[in-house]
Amino acid sequence: MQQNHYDARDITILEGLEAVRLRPGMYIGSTGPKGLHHILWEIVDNAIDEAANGYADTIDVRIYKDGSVSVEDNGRGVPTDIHPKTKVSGVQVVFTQLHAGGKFDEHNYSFSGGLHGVGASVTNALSKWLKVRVWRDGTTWEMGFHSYYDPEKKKWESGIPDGPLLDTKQKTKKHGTFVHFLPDPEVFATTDFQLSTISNRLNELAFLNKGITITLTDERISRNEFLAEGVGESEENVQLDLLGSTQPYSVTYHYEGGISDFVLYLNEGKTALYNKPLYYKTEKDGILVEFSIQHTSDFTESLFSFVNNIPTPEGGFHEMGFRSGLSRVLNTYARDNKLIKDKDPNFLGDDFREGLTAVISIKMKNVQFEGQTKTKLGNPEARMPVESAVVEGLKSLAAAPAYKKTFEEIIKKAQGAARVRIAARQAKDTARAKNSIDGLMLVGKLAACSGKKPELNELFIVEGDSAGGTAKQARMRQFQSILPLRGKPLNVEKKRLDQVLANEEIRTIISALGAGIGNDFNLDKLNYHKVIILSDADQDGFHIRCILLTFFFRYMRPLVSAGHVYIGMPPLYKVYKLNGSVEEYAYDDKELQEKIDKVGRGYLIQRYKGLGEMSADQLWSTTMDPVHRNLTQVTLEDAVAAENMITMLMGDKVEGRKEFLNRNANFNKEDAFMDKVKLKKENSDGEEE
Ligand code: TSJ
Repeated sequence: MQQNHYDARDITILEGLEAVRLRPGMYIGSTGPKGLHHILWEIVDNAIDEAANGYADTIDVRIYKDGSVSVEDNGRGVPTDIHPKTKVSGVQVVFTQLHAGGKFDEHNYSFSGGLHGVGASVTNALSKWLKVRVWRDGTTWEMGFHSYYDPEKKKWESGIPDGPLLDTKQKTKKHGTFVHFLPDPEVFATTDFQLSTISNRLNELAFLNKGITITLTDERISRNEFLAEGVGESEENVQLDLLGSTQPYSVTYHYEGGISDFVLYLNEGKTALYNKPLYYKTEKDGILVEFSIQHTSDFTESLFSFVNNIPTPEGGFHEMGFRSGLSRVLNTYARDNKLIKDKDPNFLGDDFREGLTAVISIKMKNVQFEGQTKTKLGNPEARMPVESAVVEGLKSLAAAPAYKKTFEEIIKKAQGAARVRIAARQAKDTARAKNSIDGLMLVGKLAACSGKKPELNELFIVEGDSAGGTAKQARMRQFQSILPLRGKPLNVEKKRLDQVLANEEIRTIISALGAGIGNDFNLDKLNYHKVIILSDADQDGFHIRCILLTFFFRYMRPLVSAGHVYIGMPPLYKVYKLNGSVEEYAYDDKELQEKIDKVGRGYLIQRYKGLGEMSADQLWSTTMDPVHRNLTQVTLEDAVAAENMITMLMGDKVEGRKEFLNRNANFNKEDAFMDKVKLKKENSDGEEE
């Protein structure tokens, strides 16, 4: 199978691919799930580039049962002619030549390639096999590559051509490129492609590149399974469930409206203040700038920015330009139209951004990414072009009679925000003295740890006074602080900042964390590097968890992005014997079955209904002890998915939420497993039959 190796291979080229094998992390960041998906994005990016340049309009991505994946476009086809210098085909160069300057290092990290990808050769080097088919010049070309261990040389041979590019002489009118590969399990910790990860990203790419059609097919799932999930007919423009809990067989993404459709999608479930998002696209100083905005009745800003199709959740100079442009042009508009009195001050930028949903997409050369997760645009030269584009764009839109109402709504919204801002400032000034009282109240509630090192300290936010009391007894006071929550904290999703700050539970959390809130939030001042939400495993507990996560997402986003937020997992069951010889805990139903199988006959099961039922010893050993506990870190890989999830779960539109909760939150008293093992439901203890 791998005998027929191509003779004309270039030694230096192969050394390049060997380097990729030797240190995959240098080229794709990691060999975990992120790295696995990265080698797919390298290929997808090539097809997207072809489409962005106007040579292709259709891209098909397919996941196969054997775990391989393919990407096909209808572009010009990778050049097949022999390069006079290297004496190999363009196709071979693309898959064996390491893309210069595209290496991953700490200073130039990009998740998805676009202009700075590491190239298709990296995908080849890290695949067990790769096949390419090119339709071009009326014929069909093919070439294959393999990676294998050479026992004689005692080393890996990576991305070796099976032979030169072959003209199969199959005549065709078709043009395009098809690449099919199997990630090498010797390289990756997992080779399981995640449908939701891929579909979310392809959906995003379809928004960002208007007019192109991207189809995703997952052959690992049958069409029947797909239809049984009740997602809808396949082939329709089906929106995926955001948790990926329903998996369609095939889905097509195509948006004539581009990022305007993206804004409409983000605002599904919110109440828009005008129907049509504002949209503008222009080129300034060699930078392509495109933005779309729509205001909603909400009070927080949802800004999503992209550089060369890569998300930049940490912001940067393009976002700064957007904000100053928005503030400048809207203040000018308001003054020109006498919506601000001559003697009155300008609106603040914040006023114009209350309830704003915006997507900014720019394309530029020599991108520098910075920040904690290398997702912040560090090019200062991007600021002014974006600012002028926003000023120019909104100015010209405001001049069109069709948008008169829209701009009136925008200014009305800003007036409301400014009024509340001014009132809140006055209230705050008069209430200064009261703040010291708040401090005292906090001291009473918070059981603070004695240690002074934030990086070691943990804050447990605990549902209920009774569980809070138990946690206080159980904790290691050197590094663990306990903050019991009395009732449910405020659901901040539909609240203004002043209402949020008026809530006592929320204020207590803000002051315990010590890092401020909103625009003033400063991660450097954080008192605890682990913030652990500890709520019951029932519907109320789930709700409290959602409320807290929504608060952190909306008002302390960097806390979540930097990975400081965790969910504490109390066990659901204790399996034990009366003679004390067995005491095992299970955190889910699967584990319960495992524990039952393990302990043999004659056991009892206790089902914990809440944290309050546990003794301090039990709470410590199962949930708080760093050695044995089961923490889940809350991450923010996909801010768009999180945005939609929170809008749906916490917003005021009921439809969608009910259906989602029915499908996903199986926190009801009698879950399937309890029925299966036939325990007496009234009694939390049950004996085996
Ligand atoms: F990189 C890759 F091989 F993995 C790959 C490339 C994978 C996929 C799915 C598509 C592509 C690809 C490359 N699609 N379209 C192109 N186009 C070219 O490489 C191309 C074609 C013609 C010309 C020309 O100047 O005539 C130039 C280029 C770069």
